[in-house]
Amino acid sequence: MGHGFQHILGIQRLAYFGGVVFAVIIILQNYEFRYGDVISSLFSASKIHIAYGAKSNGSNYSTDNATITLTAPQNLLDYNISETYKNASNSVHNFTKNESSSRDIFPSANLSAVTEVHRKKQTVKNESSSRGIFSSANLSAVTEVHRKKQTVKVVSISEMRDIFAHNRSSSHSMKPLWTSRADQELLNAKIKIENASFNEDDHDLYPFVFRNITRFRRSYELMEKTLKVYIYKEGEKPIFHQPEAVMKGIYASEGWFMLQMKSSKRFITKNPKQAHLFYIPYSSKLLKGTLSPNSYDRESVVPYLKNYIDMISGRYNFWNRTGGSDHFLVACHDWAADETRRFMGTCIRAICNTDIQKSDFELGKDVSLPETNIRYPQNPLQNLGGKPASKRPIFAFFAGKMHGYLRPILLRHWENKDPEMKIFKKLPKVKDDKNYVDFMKNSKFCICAKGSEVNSPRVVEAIFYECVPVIISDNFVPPFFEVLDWESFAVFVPEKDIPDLKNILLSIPKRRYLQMHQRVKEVQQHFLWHVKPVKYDIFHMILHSIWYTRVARVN
Ligand SMILES: *[C@@H]1O[C@H](CO)[C@@H](O)[C@H](O)[C@H]1NC(C)=O
Ligand SMILES: *[C@@H]1O[C@H](CO)[C@@H](O)[C@H](O)[C@H]1NC(C)=O
Ligand SMILES: *[C@@H]1O[C@H](CO)[C@@H](O)[C@H](O)[C@H]1NC(C)=O
Ligand SMILES: *[C@@H]1O[C@H](CO)[C@@H](O)[C@H](O)[C@H]1NC(C)=O
Ligand SMILES: *[C@@H]1O[C@H](CO)[C@@H](O)[C@H](O)[C@H]1NC(C)=O
Ligand SMILES: *[C@@H]1O[C@H](CO)[C@@H](O)[C@H](O)[C@H]1NC(C)=O
Ligand SMILES: *[C@@H]1O[C@H](CO)[C@@H](O)[C@H](O)[C@H]1NC(C)=O
Ligand SMILES: *[C@@H]1O[C@H](CO)[C@@H](O)[C@H](O)[C@H]1NC(C)=O
Ligand SMILES: *[C@@H]1O[C@H](CO)[C@@H](O)[C@H](O)[C@H]1NC(C)=O
Ligand SMILES: *[C@@H]1O[C@H](CO)[C@@H](O)[C@H](O)[C@H]1NC(C)=O
Ligand SMILES: *[C@@H]1O[C@H](CO)[C@@H](O)[C@H](O)[C@H]1NC(C)=O
Ligand SMILES: CC(=O)N[C@H]1CO[C@H](CO)[C@@H](O)[C@@H]1O
Repeated sequence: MGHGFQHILGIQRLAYFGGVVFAVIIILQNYEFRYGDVISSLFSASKIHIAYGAKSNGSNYSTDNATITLTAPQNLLDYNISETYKNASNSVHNFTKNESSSRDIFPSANLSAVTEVHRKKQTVKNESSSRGIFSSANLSAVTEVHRKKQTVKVVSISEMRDIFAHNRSSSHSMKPLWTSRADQELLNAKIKIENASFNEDDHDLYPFVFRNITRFRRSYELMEKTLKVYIYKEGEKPIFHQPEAVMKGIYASEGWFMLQMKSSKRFITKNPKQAHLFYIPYSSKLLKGTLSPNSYDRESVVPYLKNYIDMISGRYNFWNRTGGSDHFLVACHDWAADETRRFMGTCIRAICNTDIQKSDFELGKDVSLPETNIRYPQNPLQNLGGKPASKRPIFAFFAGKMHGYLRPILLRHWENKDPEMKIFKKLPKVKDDKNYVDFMKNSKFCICAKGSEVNSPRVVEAIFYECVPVIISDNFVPPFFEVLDWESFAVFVPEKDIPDLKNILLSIPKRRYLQMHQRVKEVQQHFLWHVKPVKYDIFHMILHSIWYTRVARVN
């Protein structure tokens, strides 16, 4: 199995360099069922070749009067979007004026539109067909999700904060069977964080993107000084200990974290007795891909993880000492929350799909892991940044596959409806996703609508390209929730308000928008992977979330 998997990765590299191996694309699309688009975008060059062949015919992607025209296939790869922008910007709403009166153009709340969304939600039953080739998805499971959705309350960000505070104060880790020096160090850290005082001389962080900069800074300092992590050596490749195989694509957070954790001199200890935290170094993507490549049965991978926990808890006494509560995992695949719920539920789980209303994510104990789409593993910072706030001609942008029930609703209301709302299905493929990236660099607001799961790589992409994220994903707990003040740099729009989306965005005064855009730039450093980690980067932020949680829950 391991060999076969290696083999596929080998082929992926081959194909990336121009070999057109259609079968491999099919395999990989099946393999990565949710984001087949991302995997196949790795193949953009070859894929286009397949799709267009030697046709000399033009193909276009028309939305409204700002039409994106893809010219002959030989020009496809150097397709230049800036011309389109020039034209689009002529018709785009002039965001700098009329912000107060613009509300009048729209009815303040169109109740019947809202009701329509509800009706739609209830009747969406054919979702599996939107998954195209993945027609074997379990329909009854999908329907069940919809039924649940109707009765689930929508939790606002401020309510999330309250729940977080409540959970933090009311629930603690299991009392250790015996105490260790590490426990005492954690307690000391906890007291120091609670008593931290503001230091005006510190200028290395932007205070306004944090909920409480004083707390964060103190906690981070103490992490640097104190934290020691023990990494279990047990576990076989590729599922364990093989981060190199997950450095690309939308689940890459788990691979990058594992690689950087393993090579961290500062935070690792070889002596588990000194450890404050124990890392279970597995990849949820490789677990699924290796054990269950063609199945949708999330349960199928659970025994493998259970065996692992049985093994380490039998071989060492660290797990039993705290019931697993000083152990952690970092896993980004859609299945991660489910597969770890039962036998690893006591661990601190850094996972990408963090739905506060689902039993497989526990706010205050688990941690929201950023979902980062890595296009260039050799240089994850390639293409960083975007236009200044005043030079972003596009008002709002979304493009993506029709995963889940929500995106079809978004498209139905906004695709081809309004020249200022650039709301598309998946954009035609070009090299390096250039048009998608250019849209992000040139838009004021980037819509991050959930797909099949609450998280989307768009959230971090928007920050990467300095576009204000507009998150439409009810009950999604955003990354680094414990420390960041998300509402200072992102807009949260309830799913039911999609019909009113433009109105909501227009109602944001210009001053406020400019401030949010500035904050996006300020928070950006915390979402960047570096080949060599740097202070306050995403690696350290993920580790900090885990540390902060461990400290807070110590008795
Ligand atoms: C160009 O494409 C259109 C639509 O795909 C098709 O109807 C037409 O016949 C094509 N023309 C040529 C010359 O291939
Ligand atoms: C699109 O162009 C047509 C013809 O040029 C024009 O009548 C129409 O108003 C335009 N629509 C929008 C939304 O600008
Ligand atoms: C794209 O077009 C713009 C304006 O037409 C031009 O200034 C720019 O150099 C072009 N970029 C590329 C990569 O061709
Ligand atoms: C942009 O507008 C100009 C004139 O209005 C037109 O000639 C040109 O074809 C347009 N370009 C695109 C890409 O729509
Ligand atoms: C937008 O409005 C501002 C302020 O009224 C004005 O200075 C600017 O020229 C306008 N831009 C366009 C493209 O109309
Ligand atoms: C604001 O918009 C209204 C209607 O959309 C228009 O009549 C008015 O001239 C605009 N005001 C300014 C200052 O541009
Ligand atoms: C409200 O929305 C519905 C459905 O989208 C639409 O048919 C109706 O015209 C809208 N009403 C108003 C007053 O805009
Ligand atoms: C799904 O949609 C297709 C047409 O798009 C329809 O023929 C089929 O009956 C639908 N299936 C279900 C289960 O609703
Ligand atoms: C489909 O999902 C339902 C509900 O989750 C489950 O009871 C059923 O066993 C699943 N069927 C298959 C074939 O996986
Ligand atoms: C921030 O945290 C510090 C240290 O825990 C605390 O003393 C202070 O009251 C907090 N500030 C706010 C505004 O909550
Ligand atoms: C930890 O607990 C499990 C379950 O109670 C037990 O089977 C195992 O032997 C214990 N491990 C050690 C090292 O004692
Ligand atoms: C040249 C060409 O293919 N034009 C097409 C562009 O897209 C619109 C809308 O789908 C079609 O109507 C045109 O025929």
